[in-house]
Amino acid sequence: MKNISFGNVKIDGFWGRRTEINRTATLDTVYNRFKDTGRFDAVACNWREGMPNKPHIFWDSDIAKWIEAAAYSIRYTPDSELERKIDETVDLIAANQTEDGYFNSYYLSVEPENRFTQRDNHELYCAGHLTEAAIAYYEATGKDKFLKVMCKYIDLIERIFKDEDSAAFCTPGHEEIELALVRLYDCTGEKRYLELSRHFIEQRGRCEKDLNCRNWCGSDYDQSEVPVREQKDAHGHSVRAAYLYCGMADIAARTGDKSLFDACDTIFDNIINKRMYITGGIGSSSHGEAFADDYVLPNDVAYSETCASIALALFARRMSAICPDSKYADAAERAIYNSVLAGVSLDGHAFFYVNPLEINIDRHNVRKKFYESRENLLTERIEVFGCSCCPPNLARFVSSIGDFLYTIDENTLYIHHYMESEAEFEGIKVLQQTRYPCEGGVRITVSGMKGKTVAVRIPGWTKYVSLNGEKLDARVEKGYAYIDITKDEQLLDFWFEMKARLVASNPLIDGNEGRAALCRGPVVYCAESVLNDNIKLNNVILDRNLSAGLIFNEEVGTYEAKVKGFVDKPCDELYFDLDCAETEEKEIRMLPYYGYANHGESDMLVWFRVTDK
Ligand code: FUB
Ligand code: ZN
Repeated sequence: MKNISFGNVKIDGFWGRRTEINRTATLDTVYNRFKDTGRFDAVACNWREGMPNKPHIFWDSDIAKWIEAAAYSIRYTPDSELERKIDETVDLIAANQTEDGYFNSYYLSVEPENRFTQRDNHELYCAGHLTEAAIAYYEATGKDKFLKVMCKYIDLIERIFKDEDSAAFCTPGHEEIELALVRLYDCTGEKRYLELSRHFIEQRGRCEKDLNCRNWCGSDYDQSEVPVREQKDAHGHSVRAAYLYCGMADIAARTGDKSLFDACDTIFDNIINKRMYITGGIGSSSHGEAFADDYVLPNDVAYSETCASIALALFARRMSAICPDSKYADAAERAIYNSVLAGVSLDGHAFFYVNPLEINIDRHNVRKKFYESRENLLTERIEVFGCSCCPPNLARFVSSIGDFLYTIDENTLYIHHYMESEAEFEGIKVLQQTRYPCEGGVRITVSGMKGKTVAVRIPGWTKYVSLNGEKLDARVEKGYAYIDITKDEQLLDFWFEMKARLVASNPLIDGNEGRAALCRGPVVYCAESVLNDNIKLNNVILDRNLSAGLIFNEEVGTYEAKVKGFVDKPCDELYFDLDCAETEEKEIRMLPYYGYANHGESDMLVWFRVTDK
């Protein structure tokens, strides 16, 4: 099955607005902060001891993701200034690439004699991101200078890691290059690149050199303790892990390797059934930015890095393209509308790296004072981080969001996600008219599919679906409704009932007992004290008999909700007899989770106590 690229899909509506904010605000902010902090200048490779802005081992990946984002944007909105910035950077990279093809701004400036000696120093990770950027820029503009630079570098990597096996390690300490190599294969048709990706995936967990080269967290931190097919759950550093799974799925898709697909599927099930927040956040532990054990999903100390949710969505998208089962697109959608979007402010200028499901400023202050680094405990978004992987990742993700909508095989067009959009590919046109995620109605007009089938994903959150005004009566398999197309141009008027609902969590999740989260469609809601008369949110008990007043909120682009709740009455005593506890009724204003922290510092809560009846 083939994935349809965002380049064939013109997005409008909710995502059109987010894409425009991304283009006009996020791209500039990320560029400017990366310029101020020396990230772009580092590629001149002229930093020497004593100078400011010492290059960091993965700065190349930061600028690469920005270039990728800018390239995606240029594809729809030509922008000579963006091209100038990219060309200037590419020229420096090309000028500093060594004779034999190597490029890494940290190593070339700081320790040129040590290249490919430290497995955990991100050289292959940076090479992967630079490769993705080079492909994106080539596909957007036809300019191939960067692509040639990266092919030369990858050829060196192939020689060192595959032909000679002469580096101090065998596989990347931070995965990413695996998926980039598959993209390079797709772009150039060079089978060697696919083979190199497969080589890295097959070597993982098998190579003595890697096992001797243990990092501070042990080899399960970077998914190297056993070969990939023996890994039964998602563990270790969550971004590393999910990028690895993307690479595995890519190889499975290109080679038909069933055992690799099955390994991905087992891990995917472990994530969505046991290790994922309701927001689609993964990697709950700040120690090692890692997956914790099953059901360990604390809310206030959640790590849930933005990049990890992005990586989960990318993994899920790849799985959808191999096997049409709606569990994949459901998970992608959960991440996209919640933990991914929460990573960026509504105005597009500021970012979260960590995405908790509860903020309690008083508790935060205690933790800030005594235990944790400031960046783990932000209550408001900022423009750049010391480790600033998430902002450019968001930028590239939003600007290529159209990648998620469609896959196609000989006879069937699969529609995985709903966004106001027009798409054209392979003689087919698909028009989606929808106010999604505000409303569950999607009018799909398909042309060029007569005699074939359209498979439409039924979102996991809906309880009732109609097609052209009647209750859906079609073959439904693994969450997709299969519709035979009998006309040159056919209208499919889908309606997915989208009601506000209270969602409970598995009782094994510690801390959510007796609590529920308000959701509507794919969107998870939260409340902020700053929008609710500064009440303490853990004093709120939501009425289980939900009736939510929905009001369109222009700023967030969908509805906010007003729901009935009861608030514990304040009292003077520290402790008192339970019989004396009193509550008073209060309307609680809830916003989509992705819209929190846009109105000043505040407590925030997703999981609420609910009344017994
Ligand atoms: O190590 C590179 C990136 O920075 C990772 O993907 C993130 O988790 C952060 O550690
Ligand atoms: Zn990140």
